[in-house]
Amino acid sequence: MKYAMVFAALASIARAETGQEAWLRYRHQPNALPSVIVKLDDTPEINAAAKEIARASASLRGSVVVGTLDQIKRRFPEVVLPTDLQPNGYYLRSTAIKGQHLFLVTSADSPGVLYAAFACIRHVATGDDTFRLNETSNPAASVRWVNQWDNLDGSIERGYGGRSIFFENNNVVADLTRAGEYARLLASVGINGCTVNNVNANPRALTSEFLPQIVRIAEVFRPWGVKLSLSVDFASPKTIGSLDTFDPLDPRVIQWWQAKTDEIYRLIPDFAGFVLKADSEGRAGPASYGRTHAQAANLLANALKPYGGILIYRGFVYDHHADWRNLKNDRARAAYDNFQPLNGQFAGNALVQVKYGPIDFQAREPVSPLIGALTKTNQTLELQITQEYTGQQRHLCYLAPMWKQILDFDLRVGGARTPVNELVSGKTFQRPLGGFVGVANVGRDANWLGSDLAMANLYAFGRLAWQPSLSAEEIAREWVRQTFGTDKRVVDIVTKLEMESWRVYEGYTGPLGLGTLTDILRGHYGPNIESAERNGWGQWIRADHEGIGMDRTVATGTGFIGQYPPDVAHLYESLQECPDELVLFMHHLPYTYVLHSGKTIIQHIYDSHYAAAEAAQQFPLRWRALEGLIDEDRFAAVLNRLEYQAGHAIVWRDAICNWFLRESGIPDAAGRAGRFPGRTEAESMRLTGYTVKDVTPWEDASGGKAVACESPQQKCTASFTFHGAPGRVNIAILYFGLNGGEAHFQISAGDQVLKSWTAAEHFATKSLNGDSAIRLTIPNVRLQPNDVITVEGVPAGDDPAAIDYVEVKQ
Ligand code: GCW
Repeated sequence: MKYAMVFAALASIARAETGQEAWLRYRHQPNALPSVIVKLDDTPEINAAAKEIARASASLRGSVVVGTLDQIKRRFPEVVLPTDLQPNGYYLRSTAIKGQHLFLVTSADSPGVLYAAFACIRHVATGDDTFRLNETSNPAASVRWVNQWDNLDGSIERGYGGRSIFFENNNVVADLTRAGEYARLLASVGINGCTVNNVNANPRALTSEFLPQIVRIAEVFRPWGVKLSLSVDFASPKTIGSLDTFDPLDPRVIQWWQAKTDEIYRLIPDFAGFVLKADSEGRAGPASYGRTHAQAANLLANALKPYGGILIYRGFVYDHHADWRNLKNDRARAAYDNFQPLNGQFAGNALVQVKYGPIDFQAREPVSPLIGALTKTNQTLELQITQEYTGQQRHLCYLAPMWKQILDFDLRVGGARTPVNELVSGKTFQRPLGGFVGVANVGRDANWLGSDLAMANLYAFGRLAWQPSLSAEEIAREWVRQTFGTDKRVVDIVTKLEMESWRVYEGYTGPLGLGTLTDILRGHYGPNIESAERNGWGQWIRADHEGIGMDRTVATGTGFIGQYPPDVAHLYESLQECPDELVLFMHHLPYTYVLHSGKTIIQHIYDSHYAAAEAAQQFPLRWRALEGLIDEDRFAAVLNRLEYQAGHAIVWRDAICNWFLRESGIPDAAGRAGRFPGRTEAESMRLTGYTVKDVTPWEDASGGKAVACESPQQKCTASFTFHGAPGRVNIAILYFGLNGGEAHFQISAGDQVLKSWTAAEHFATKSLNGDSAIRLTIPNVRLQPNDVITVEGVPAGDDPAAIDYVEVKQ
């Protein structure tokens, strides 16, 4: 034993709840007595583990012994220890030796001791009986990484939680406190690698001028066992080196990468490796020289090999100038077509990183068939924590239920049981490496992702990468207990909201496997159905007046389905067996086609949108039941998001239903689509100053039009007379919050001002569309017949205080 430390239990101090502590809040019952922590070694990770247990004041009886198995064996030869621990695997055990109570927090290696410490704290925080604890846990895979798409200028591609915690103004930030805290969060769920810069890599990241700055990030990561990795630009030998080529087979290029890698390891001896996006979305790649992806990957892998580093090659390669007129073209085929022929040609320390679906992080996709085809190649599964296509953290969408479907999906490679989680972790084909990568994109917002509830996704990613057999619900419960406390009502309500959220989001966005139906050309946020069509990006849905869906069958379509092993191909090829939820991903069908559910496609679209939007209306009401049970700040912040989501779900519902109603010409059997009782369009109100505008796409505004205030008087009004019965009503107003100004609004009925507010939300658009549309509800308003309802708008900067409609609900 090197030395023993005694930590007094920390007094529990009331701290403001900003969400920054995420699930590591340590508000559980602290031990009445100090815990004795016996630390058996002095590595950064073991030091961090011991400190963390002290910080958590974990209520454990007796002494907590923190060290590796070897150290424990030496110190306590009589203890029986497991012999089957894999690298990073841990062992937690409450035991007595010679009458002394010991709590063993141990692993085969130092990072594993840290995972043991966090697991032990998790048991305390979730209220488990640690007295009986006897737990062995091994990670499912060696690669458990996050990617951050941070640009060196401090912006984050597809980041919704503020600016970068690593970079600003093309430098590493001076204060890396948040980066260290992030590494601690990652370690607490077993994540062991982080790629800090965007896969659309700025070559500057590798310059000799910049690398010493990167060293500082590696230093704050190190105590937490999180290894740093960098995304690289394949053209670097030319752009930042002095070569006239970046041909992967050119000896000078090989030499350049080796020298660069040597330089990195001199600075960062535990550097994890490189991530490469090549020949994709305009990035440089081996195709410039007629070389293969494997040749490009191996060039970097060979340079990393002497140091034990790894190369991760993104499998997200497709032609974004594909001819949409050719019905045989299909972006979904691209990953398999590019990489399956190279199976077996990648170096032993290279991995191909495959997005879970064949398109791009949609709310629902089938599993990528490439995953089953890489039988002689290491791979990692790429999941997306940042909600690019799933509501950008403004909508609640807990992704673990979707990830579980992916992880558990049996691809039936060779006709045998081959679930995705075992394929990617390398188990199925005994690959030396494998794992899971989550695109996280946390930012400087206090609560990391911009939304407290979205942090369940970061937590769940880590837990599933460690143990894919966990259920989405047990992970959610565990996360809620640590994040909001163990009160049963809190745990039940928050867990249920999280668990329902993905299906609800899917229900009011893209149905039946069509993709999210968001604007794929711009923000990937609000609805824009036709943005998918008639362009080279290849997210086509092939909609016309008769029907919709991509025919990907072998028989008559693009042949994509033939990329799956026969059992799965049969499932998707056959209309009798193809599950409804993916039917339009696989087949082109008439709107009148009857699904397994017994509904026609068109009626399913109407019904699911109305039901899901209604479910979203309930979210804020259900959350309100937690008032007083959790801290005020997070209560209010979450409520605000859920209320916004409830409104935006109706924007989505109406856009999708209106579009399909017009396209198909088939009415909603329940009479809802296209009929909006109580709604008065702004364009038909009495307007002073406001002018009528066409909204693009038309489905994003009620009646396709809105009114905008471009009046030189800088104040406009829109009014109408209420003709309903007297009584209490809810009033909803749809307005637009444009980037570039904060317009002011006021709504009144007669001479009572109902609400007055500033559109302070920052959406990434300067246009009137589904991204900027906000539906606000003012509950419980008393109206009399002939009351005049007036909306007053005062534009600011580029925001013209635009409105779409007012709806009075009796
Ligand atoms: O989903 C698309 C995103 C791009 C991203 C790309 C990728 C980093 O819209 O922003 O680029 O995927 O995964 O490389």
